[in-house]
Amino acid sequence: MNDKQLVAEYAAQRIESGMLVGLGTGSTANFFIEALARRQREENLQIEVVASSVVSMLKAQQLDLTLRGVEQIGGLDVYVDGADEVAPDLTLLKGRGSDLVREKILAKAGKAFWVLIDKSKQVDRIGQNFPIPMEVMPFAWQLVQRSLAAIGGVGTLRKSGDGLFVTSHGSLVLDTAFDPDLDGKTLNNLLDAIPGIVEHGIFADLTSAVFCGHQGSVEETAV
Ligand code: ABF
Repeated sequence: MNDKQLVAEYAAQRIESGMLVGLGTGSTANFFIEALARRQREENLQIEVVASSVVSMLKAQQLDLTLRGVEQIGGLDVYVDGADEVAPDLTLLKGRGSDLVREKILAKAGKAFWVLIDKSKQVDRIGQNFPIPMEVMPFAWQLVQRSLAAIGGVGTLRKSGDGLFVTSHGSLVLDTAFDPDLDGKTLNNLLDAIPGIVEHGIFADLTSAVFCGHQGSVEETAV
């Protein structure tokens, strides 16, 4: 079992009957969905789930988990997802996949937000290994790019094949690099204030706990 699988199993063991559980997206979230489905089958765990992407929804459906739509819920017991980077203050970078809007909405809707990572995701600062993705309104991308430049950001439209990458909400993505001296929370506030950004990949003050798999054991950091 690799470290991603290990943390996914660990988190799935924490889920209790009666919970409404938000499902993240990505390889670690996939292991979590599989572990939950197995508990449902083998232990008769009674849960309902909400998916953060079409991919996770299809996976949950195939495994016979009971799905509810985001539009049908008033909140979640817990949202469980992976991340691309985790800073020491538990600020996250997410969205190198393409579903960060729904992911952030569900992370906020959860009474708890558990983040499942392996050691490779721990960084000293957000943006260390990857540019920060921003979903932008297509008609406003050039104005957003200028606003980003005004705070030192260099944003490039994400490509897909020969064309531009378009998210499931019809937005474009500007992958943006910033000065390393800007810390994640400061950047989060600056980005929140730019009109035309639908949502960005910094998840600040949302994490409840990080479960990190490393060499066969799980380290837990809670807020
Ligand atoms: C999604 O999956 C993204 O927000 C994040 O980019 C990624 C983590 O992927 P993995 O678990 O495959 O490493 O939630």
